[in-house]
Amino acid sequence: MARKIALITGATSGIGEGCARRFAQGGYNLIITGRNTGKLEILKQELEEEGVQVLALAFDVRNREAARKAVDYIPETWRNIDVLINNAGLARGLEPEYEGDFDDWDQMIDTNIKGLLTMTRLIVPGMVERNRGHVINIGSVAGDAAYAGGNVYCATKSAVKAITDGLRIDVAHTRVRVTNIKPGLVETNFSNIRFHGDTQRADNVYRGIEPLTGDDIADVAFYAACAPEHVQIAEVLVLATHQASGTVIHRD
Ligand code: NDP
Ligand code: 8X3
Repeated sequence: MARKIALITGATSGIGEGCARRFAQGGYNLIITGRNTGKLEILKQELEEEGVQVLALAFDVRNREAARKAVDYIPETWRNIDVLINNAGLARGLEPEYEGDFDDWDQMIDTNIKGLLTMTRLIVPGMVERNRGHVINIGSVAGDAAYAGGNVYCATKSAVKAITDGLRIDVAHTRVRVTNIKPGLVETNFSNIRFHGDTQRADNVYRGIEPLTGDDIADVAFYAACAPEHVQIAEVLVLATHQASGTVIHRD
């Protein structure tokens, strides 16, 4: 049987990179995307050496025209995308809402909400037409309840929940499945980006707890994708064992 195709946004790091490896290992060919062309190329080479076919598309999900061009560039043999993993995203800052940075807000809203919507709008029509496919959005526990300083980031992840639920309703007449995965603390580059490269502050986020890894979330995404076709894993909250909720964390 031909290998299925997964398109993963933000495959250059963390959860997206974990998904790339997990889906490759699980028999998928991959369309990997991100802005970092160097990292995309390294991952592509690594996976190709393992016999996986990989198409690397470098673009910024905030740039709708660039996203459209990249999707238009996908060759015919790659167009029947089975799984779209909308993972590209980030948090910026942890300031109180009344002191937040406008540029940080724009970057989170433009990436986490508008970028995810752009990719959905570009890829899902093909799935609806083929009457098969799976959209896996990476939301967050942060979308369930706001936490101190989380304001706009939490709002973007609440939006991911609403957008995911909305899509599930809109494709309910098809065999397209829609999943929202909501991780808790996952040790990736996420906190370095959030704190603008302050590694000490970033490390402190995972102090005294064994956090999740990108691979843990990739396993959950792959599980959802592998469920029998009549089974739709609608939403999954995945927490580290010592994290009870967005704000309750037991640290040693
Ligand atoms: P990383 O910083 O390790 O990875 C983020 C990925 O997103 C990178 O591959 C980056 O690629 C990509 N990305 C960011 N901005 C853009 C953009 N404008 N255009 C294209 N790609 C972009 O963080 P994580 O792996 O942790 O984050 C992945 C997702 O998981 C995010 O949506 C995040 O909100 C979510 N999440 C993370 C949690 C955590 O604790 N780490 C918990 C819950 C959810 P590049 O730089 O090459 O563009
Ligand atoms: C990432 C998890 O709790 O740092 O979405 O916001 S958290």
